[in-house]
Amino acid sequence: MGKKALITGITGQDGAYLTELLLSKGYEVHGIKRRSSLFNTDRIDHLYQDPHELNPKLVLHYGDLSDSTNLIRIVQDVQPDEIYNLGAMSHVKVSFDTPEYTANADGIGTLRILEAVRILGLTEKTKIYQASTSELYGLVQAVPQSETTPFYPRSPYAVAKLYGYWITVNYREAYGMYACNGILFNHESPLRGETFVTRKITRGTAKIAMGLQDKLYLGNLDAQRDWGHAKDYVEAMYLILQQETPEDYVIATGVTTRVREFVRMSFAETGIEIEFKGEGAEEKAYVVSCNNPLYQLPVGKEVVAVDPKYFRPTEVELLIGDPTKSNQKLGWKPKYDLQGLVKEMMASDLELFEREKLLKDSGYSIKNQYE
Ligand code: NDP
Ligand code: GDR
Repeated sequence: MGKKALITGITGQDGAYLTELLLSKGYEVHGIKRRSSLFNTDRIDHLYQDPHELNPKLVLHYGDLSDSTNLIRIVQDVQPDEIYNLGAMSHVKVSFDTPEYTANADGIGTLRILEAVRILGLTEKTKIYQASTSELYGLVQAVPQSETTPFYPRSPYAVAKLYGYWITVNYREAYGMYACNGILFNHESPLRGETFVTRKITRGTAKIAMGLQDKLYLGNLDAQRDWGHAKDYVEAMYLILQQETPEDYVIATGVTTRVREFVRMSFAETGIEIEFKGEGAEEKAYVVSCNNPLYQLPVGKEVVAVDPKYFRPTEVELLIGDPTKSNQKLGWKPKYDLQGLVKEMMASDLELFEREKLLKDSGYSIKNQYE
């Protein structure tokens, strides 16, 4: 009999890549999706299996991390060998607008998962992965950040995740549960949510190059992030649950890059060279040259500007992870570097907006998207 996994947040970026990985390893995968007024399974539709088939390998259950009775029922029905708790209100800036909800879903939601396993007497059987984050480090205490670097969270999201981190450690120590934190640094992909900075940049760059958008507005261009590819990072999640003893691991590339540089690299993928001028809220980027006949913009055109509405009340300025432990103990190493990541994201967004351009050129109106 293959193993059974239960994934919360299966409809998100990581949920989609993890489902693909676990199905390829012969797992029966169960996922929790939220009821929504529109379909919200775009990222996993290619993996969908008709529930009327005999023994489907992918099964979705309606649920929510704010509803313990629902979680207990699903865990009871599925009897999973592994739970990957990826569900969360995961946007740092939005957590300042919805702090209580974020605490409930991201903090207490983790407790609800742990309690469901405990109440149902599954502590010996079910291993739990908790999606912890480099946002826990927050205000820089030391770099590079490792498993022993002190935490100093800087947003309601990070504070909620701090609770999730420690309650996972506590249940491991108190009840002997196999429960682990993966402290993952930023990871991106063509499936990344459209309002996180990397995807916002690759989408905006593609649209500007194709003449579908005039300008890209961003916030703090100086922030530094350790960016990896989500496909590599879900491998680490899986490995964390396959060890002899349950432990917490930092998953990172060890390389950090400024937001400004990510913008430059994205434009470079279209053959457009840009330069930044000015400082702070006055900083802008202009076209210097266009070396691709497909994407021609006037030299000197302003393509990026800063909008302070994207600044955060408290910011995390510098993240750079030390992946020594995961390299050595898990044998984990990322296959992608930043250049490969940017290339893949740009290729995907250029293809996406090629269709939109065709529609526009044929006279159809294009709907606005809000970011
Ligand atoms: P996404 O935002 O892409 O996905 C989040 C998922 O959680 C979605 O499936 C979403 O459902 C679901 N969700 C949100 N609220 C609830 C709720 N109340 N109950 C149940 N499900 C809910 O995040 P990622 O895939 O990028 O990240 C996965 C996890 O890893 C998150 O916990 C995130 O905080 C954490 N993390 C992410 C990092 C990154 O760089 N990507 C780095 C470190 C940690 P719906 O589709 O309906 O919105
Ligand atoms: P982050 O990711 O907050 O690190 O959290 P995000 O991509 O939102 O921001 C990264 C950095 O870019 C700066 N920035 C902007 N960010 C957004 N979203 N939009 C902008 O216009 C913009 N301009 C500049 C931000 O200020 C920040 O410094 C992500 C999420 O996936 C979390 O769930 C996860 O825990 C962490 O990564 C690790």
